[in-house]
Amino acid sequence: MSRSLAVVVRSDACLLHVPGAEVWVGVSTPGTELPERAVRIEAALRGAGHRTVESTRHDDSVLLRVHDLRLVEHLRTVHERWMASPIPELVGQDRVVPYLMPTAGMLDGLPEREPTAVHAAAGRYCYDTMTLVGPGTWEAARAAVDVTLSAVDLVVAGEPLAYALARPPGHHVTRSAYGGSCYLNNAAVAAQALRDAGHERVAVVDVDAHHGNGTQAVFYERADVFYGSLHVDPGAGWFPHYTGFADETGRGDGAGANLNIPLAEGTGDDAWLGALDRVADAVAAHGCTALVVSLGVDAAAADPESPVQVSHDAYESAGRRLAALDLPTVAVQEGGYHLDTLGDLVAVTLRGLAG
Ligand code: SP5
Ligand code: ZN
Repeated sequence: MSRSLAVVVRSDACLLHVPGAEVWVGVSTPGTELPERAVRIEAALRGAGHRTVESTRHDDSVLLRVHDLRLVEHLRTVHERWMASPIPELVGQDRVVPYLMPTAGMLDGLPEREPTAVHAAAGRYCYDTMTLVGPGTWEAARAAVDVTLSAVDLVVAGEPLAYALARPPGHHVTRSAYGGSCYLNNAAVAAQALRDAGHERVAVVDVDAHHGNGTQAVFYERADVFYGSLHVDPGAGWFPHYTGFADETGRGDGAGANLNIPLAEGTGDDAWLGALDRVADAVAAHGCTALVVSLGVDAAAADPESPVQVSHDAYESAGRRLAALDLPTVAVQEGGYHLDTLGDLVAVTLRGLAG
């Protein structure tokens, strides 16, 4: 398969989400998942000569095969409801941020009701305090889904490699709960769309530094979408803390179709690429006919959000090793927070993926 360049799908609307802040251990700090990320990535990819196209509008049908309608409607409306509530005037908070999440332990089997107050509803579909909703968040998150579905369209039409410059990212979003700077699960949407286009088995390979708990959860009981991830060991104290362990291998029909490779803090190129090879081998063994790459570049040595220490060269090697699977591929942007290097990291990975 000849694919010297990727087609890059983009949309200005992906810049409309401005996180404003993230609240971690009760302290509000400036957000890290900034619009500038997308600007830097696009500049690097244009510089590398990739063809860039605008996304096209898609309806909600694939989105609603991945996410609970109630999550989607919540995200669509919650900022407006928040601004119409007393909260902004009362405390000066103009972003949706939860103060109470109804955990399984709190409800102890009682139904999860829809709360009346929007400041309570804020915790109904969100599991952390770092993923604030502002005025442009819904439009950007929904635009990222369109970017992703447009990249799938290109691959289904015969392009060997398309890259979705999706922002905000998505791999932390489960069927009905968002968090981790993510609102809608773009990679899961890509996998579902490839299934719907006729690929009987689809693989998602997640190289973001963090475990893609959302994508894992969406497909955990399904054999038709294999999920493999290499990420910093959640047991060593890293987000998402509760998932991403090696003994999570899938359930029911999905038993054996989930592979997690947790990595020690400080993991360098050799061990990271070795883990990637294991994931790639599993993809081949599952007989997948299409590939989604959850392309976070936050495992890079310079990245402030993870302790994994991967070099630029290793990202290019990772791309090459995945290209060797010789599958139609949709790469979807996930994390990556070091503004001065993330564009080049994505560019070298795509160079590798382009084979
Ligand atoms: C898509 C993605 O890479 N999401 C990762 C979200 C993990 N964020 C964890 C943040 C932990 C605390 N970071 C402190 C930053 C202070 N501003
Ligand atoms: Zn990440």
